[in-house]
Order: sequence, then C-alpha cells, then structure tokens
Amino acid sequence: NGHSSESRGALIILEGLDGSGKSSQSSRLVSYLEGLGFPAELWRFPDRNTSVGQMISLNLSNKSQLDDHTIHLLFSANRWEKRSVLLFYKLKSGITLVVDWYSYSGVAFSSAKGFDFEWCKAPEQGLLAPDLVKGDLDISPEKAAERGGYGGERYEQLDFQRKVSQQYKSLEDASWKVILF
Ligand code: FDM
Ligand code: MG
Repeated sequence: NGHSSESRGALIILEGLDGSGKSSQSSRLVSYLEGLGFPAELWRFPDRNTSVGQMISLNLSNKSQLDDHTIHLLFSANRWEKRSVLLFYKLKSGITLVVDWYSYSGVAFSSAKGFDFEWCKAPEQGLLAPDLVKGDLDISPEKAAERGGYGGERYEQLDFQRKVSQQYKSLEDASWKVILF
C-alpha cells in the first residue's frame, strides 16, 4: 500500500540541461504526488547550504578556482553528506523525494571536461539508487539555452552544454543506471 507511512518513499531523479524544464517539472510532480496522497518533497543538488555546498557555490560563480577533479569530488561529497538524511529521515519515513540533479549530472558535467566515465562514476558508487530517472535528455542545447536564461555561472555556456548533452546520451546508451545502482 503506497499510502502507508510504513512503506518507503520513492526516489525520483530529474536530469537534463539547464533550461530543459527540470525545475518547473519537479515542483509540478511534487504537487501531483501530494494531490494523490503521497507525501513528497523537492530536493536539489548541489545543496549550497552546507560548507561543501558553499565551496561549490563559490566555484560556480567564479569566485574561486578549483581543479576540475576537486570540484567533481566536492559535488559527490555533497551527495554523500546528505545521503543518510535522505534515506533515514525522508525515504524510510515514507516521503517520496523528487530530486533535481543527482549522480547523472555529476558524471555528465565532469566527463564533458574530458575525464573518463569510470573515474567520474567511482565516487558515486554506493549513493542512493533511484527508483526512476526522468528528464528530457533529448532537448537540444540550443533550445535549452533559449529557455535557460543563463545567469553567468561557470557551466552556463552553450558550447559546454552541448558537450554535457552528448555525455548524457552516452550514459543513456551505456544504461549506466543498471551498472551503477
Ligand atoms: N553540476 C551539478 C555539476 O557539474 N555536477 C553535479 O554533480 C551537479 C549536481 O552545477 F551547471 C552543475 C550543473 C549546474 C551547476 O546547478 C549548478 P544549479 O542548479 O544552478 O544550482
Ligand atoms: Mg543553474
């Protein structure tokens, strides 16, 4: 019985480029689930509120320079530090989580810088397994850029988003979900 507070909530991950409509879809999905009687919450990564998240945020706004390997590991650490909260206080108490960006983006964005997939995936091993990964991975980077309203953060550039888009497609082709989780 999905409505029982004894059953675990689902972990739903939304992936896609900036401007792919993730943010509006994720809040609509939360309202929809709540309307059906399932407790649901919206989460997003990076979570900029932690000290790791603040380091990420400074780097994204170009106020700090970090080696690309280092920022990759910080994004992953930011998911690790929230893992038990998400698992024990949310999913296991019956709350369904709709999460805007998770391991997929970690691998897509860093491999777009030229790192190999295996290196990028390694620190994600053991993080929460999604029940569902959704997203419009087919939206063209050009179209996404029109809707994205890029605000000048580090990765908000069309040429880079094109590379990220290709990496998302390779991940899909490699059915990474199955391998990783
Ligand atoms: N991003 C996000 C990464 O490069 N790796 C990750 O693991 C995650 C979760 O950070 F450009 C990128 C994606 C985006 C940026 O996103 C911050 P927000 O949604 O603007 O906070
Ligand atoms: Mg952004």
